[in-house]
Amino acid sequence: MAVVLFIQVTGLSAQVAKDHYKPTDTSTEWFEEARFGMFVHWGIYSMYGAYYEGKHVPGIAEWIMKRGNIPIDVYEAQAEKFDPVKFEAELWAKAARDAGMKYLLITTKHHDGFCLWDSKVSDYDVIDHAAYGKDIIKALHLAAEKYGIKLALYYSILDWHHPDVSYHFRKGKTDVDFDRYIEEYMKPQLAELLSGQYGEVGMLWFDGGWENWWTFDRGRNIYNFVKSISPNTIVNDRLDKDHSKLGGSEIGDYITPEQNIPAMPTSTLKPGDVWETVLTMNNSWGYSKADHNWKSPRELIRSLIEVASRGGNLTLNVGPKPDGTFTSETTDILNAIGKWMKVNGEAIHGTTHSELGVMPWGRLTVKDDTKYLHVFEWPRDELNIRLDHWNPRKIKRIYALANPNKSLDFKRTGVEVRIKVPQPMPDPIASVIAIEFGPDPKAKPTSNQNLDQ
Ligand code: FHN
Repeated sequence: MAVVLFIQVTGLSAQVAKDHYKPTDTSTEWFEEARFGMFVHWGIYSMYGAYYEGKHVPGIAEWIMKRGNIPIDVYEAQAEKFDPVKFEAELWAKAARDAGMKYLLITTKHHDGFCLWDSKVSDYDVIDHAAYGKDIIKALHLAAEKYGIKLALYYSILDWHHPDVSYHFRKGKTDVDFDRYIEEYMKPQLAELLSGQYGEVGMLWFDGGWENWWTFDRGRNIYNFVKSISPNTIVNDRLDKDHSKLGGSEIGDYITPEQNIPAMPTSTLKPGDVWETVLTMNNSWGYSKADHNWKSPRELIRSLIEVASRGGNLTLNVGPKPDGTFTSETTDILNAIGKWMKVNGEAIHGTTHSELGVMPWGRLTVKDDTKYLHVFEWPRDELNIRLDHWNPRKIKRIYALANPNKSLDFKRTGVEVRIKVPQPMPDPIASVIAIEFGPDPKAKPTSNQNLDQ
C-alpha cells in the first residue's frame, strides 16, 4: 500500500509516497517483541450470556443489545445490577502472564456504551451506574503493572447508548450531532483513559467505525488527538473508514485481521508490517452460555505458531462470566498454552518470520542468530531442512527446547541439514528445535568451505 503524505514546502504541496504501512514514527517495538496477548470482552452483555427474556439470541454475545432489540431503559436497568463480586484483576493478569501473554487488551467501552472506568463525562459507567462501584480499568492497570504486562485499551467508536449516535435505539430522534459526540464525549473520554491514571497505555484499539456518520477525516482527527496526548501509545488501523482490506487503512500503526491469519506476503501486507490476528476461543467474544464450540489447545497453539511464523501477533480473546471469573474451558485452554509456552516461549517472543516459508513438517520463526523449527510432523529419525538463505557452515549447535542442554547430532550436505531427532516427540502439539548459528549466519560459504560433512 502506498501511504501518500502531503507536505507543505514553502507554500507548495509536495507529494511523498511511503511504501510501508506504518504511517507514523511511534515505536511498535514492545508490541512486536510481545507476539502474544490477551483480549478481554467484558461488560453488561456478559450478564445476559446470549439470553434475553429466556430466549437464546443467536450471534456474537456482546451484540445482544442490538440483536435482541433490547430497549435502552431495559439495558440500563440490567447495568445497574452489574456487580462482579468475584472479579480479581490480579487473577486475570496472572492468568495472562502464565499463559505467556505480554499484554492485556480490555474493552473499556464496547458498542453498548457502558464504561468500565470512572468516566467524568458520563454516568453510564461502573462507578456511577452499577452496583459494583469500583474502577475496573484502574484495578487492571495496577495488576498488569504487578505482573509485568502491558495494558491496552479497546474503545468502541459507535455507541448504542449515547443520544447523539444511538439512532438505532432512539428511533425518530432528530436533534443528533455526531461532532458533538466526538468533541464532547469521545475525546474527553479518550483523554481520561490516556491521562496517566492508568499508566502509559500500550495501545488503543478502536472498533465500530462502519456506521455512515464515521468518516476518514474524523478518524484522522481522533488519531492525531490520541498522539497529541500520548505519542507512545500505538493505535490500530480501525479509525480509517475502510480498514477491511488488510494493510489498506491509512490511519493507524498496525493492522488487525479478525478471526483469520492472513497470507504473507500479499499485495498490501508485507514482511515488516506490524499486524495482529484477534481470535476467539469459541465463536463469541463476550461470554455466551450457548457457545460450546471451543477450539482445542492444539489448534490455538498452532495458530500462535502460524501467526508468529508470518511475523504477526496473536491476541487471544477471553469472555469472562458476569461475576468476573473465567469459564473452566478458558482456564483449561490458558493453562495448556502456558505449559507449552513455558518450554517454547522463546521461539515465539521477539521472533519474526523466516524467509524459508512453510515447511512440510511445520513452521519456522527466527530471532537473532537462531532459527526455531516448530515441528508438527515429527520424523522417525531425521528432520531435513534446506538452508537456502543461511550458511550451514555457521551452525554452532542444534537442540530441542524441551531439552536444551543436549545437543542433537546433524549432518550437512550442501545446503541441506539432516538433524537426528530424539524419540518420542517431546510435545505432540508442536516441538521446537533450535538451530543456533555463529555470527554472520547469512555469509556465503567461502570457496574452501566444504559444505558436506
Ligand atoms: O463488533 C465487534 C465485535 O463485537 C468484537 O468486538 C470484535 C473484536 O475484534 N470487533 C467487532 C467486529 O469487527
